[in-house]
Amino acid sequence: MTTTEGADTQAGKLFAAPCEFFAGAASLSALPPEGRAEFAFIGRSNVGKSSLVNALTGRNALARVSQTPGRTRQINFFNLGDACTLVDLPGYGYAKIAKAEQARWQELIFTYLRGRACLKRAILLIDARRGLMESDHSVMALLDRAAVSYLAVLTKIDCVAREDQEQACTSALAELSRHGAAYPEVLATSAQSGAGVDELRQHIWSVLVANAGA
Ligand SMILES: Nc1nc2c(ncn2[C@@H]2O[C@H](COP(=O)(O)OP(=O)(O)OP(=O)(O)O)[C@@H](O)[C@H]2O)c(=O)[nH]1
Ligand SMILES: [Mg+2]
Repeated sequence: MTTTEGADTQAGKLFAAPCEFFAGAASLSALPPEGRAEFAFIGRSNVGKSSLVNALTGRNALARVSQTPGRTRQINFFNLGDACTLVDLPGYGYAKIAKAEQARWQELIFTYLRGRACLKRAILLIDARRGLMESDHSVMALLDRAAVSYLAVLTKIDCVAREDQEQACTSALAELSRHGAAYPEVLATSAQSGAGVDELRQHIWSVLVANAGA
């Protein structure tokens, strides 16, 4: 990472590096050992986590996307250029999954979020059309308690009329301001149009640089 290049160029280079799946954990005992800085994508089922991981890395099918909520059934780890790890988590809050399985996933997600020292930032995805919901508040409370800093990202902004987009950001920001571990910014993104994707790349890159002590 040189200092003569702009942050956008350097972030672009990071995300143009090879990105490969290297571990999938359906239980705590299957989590890979702690290593490179991790960035975890969390949010309700179907909010667009896997799609955003694909958009960031410019791959169509790195992380599995589906019309069916509850598609991602394990914690998936992707090595981005040996520089950091992108973590695609299963979604929470999908009512049609058996209660016992929901509880098991939630326990897995929560334990991962609480106990992972190399988790440098959680990226909390919120459907721009719906805003924050009850289950998001439980996760936010947990992240606050565990002091895991998180960035809120609105997804599917292409589905919101242009004139309503600012309001969607403002409402989310107002709720986030009550949470200690929330980064005081909201990014509006679309995996479909690519809106906000560069900004999110830069955010991740800047956290990485800060953690490298640069
Ligand atoms: N219009 C639009 N649709 C999107 C966008 N991102 C994701 N989708 C759609 O939303 C659905 C769910 O996307 P996923 O990426 O699988 O969502 P997920 O959060 O990973 O879902 P789970 O793994 O089930 O928790 C798919 O049909 C995607 O095509 C977006 O930015 N715009
Ligand atoms: Mg998924």
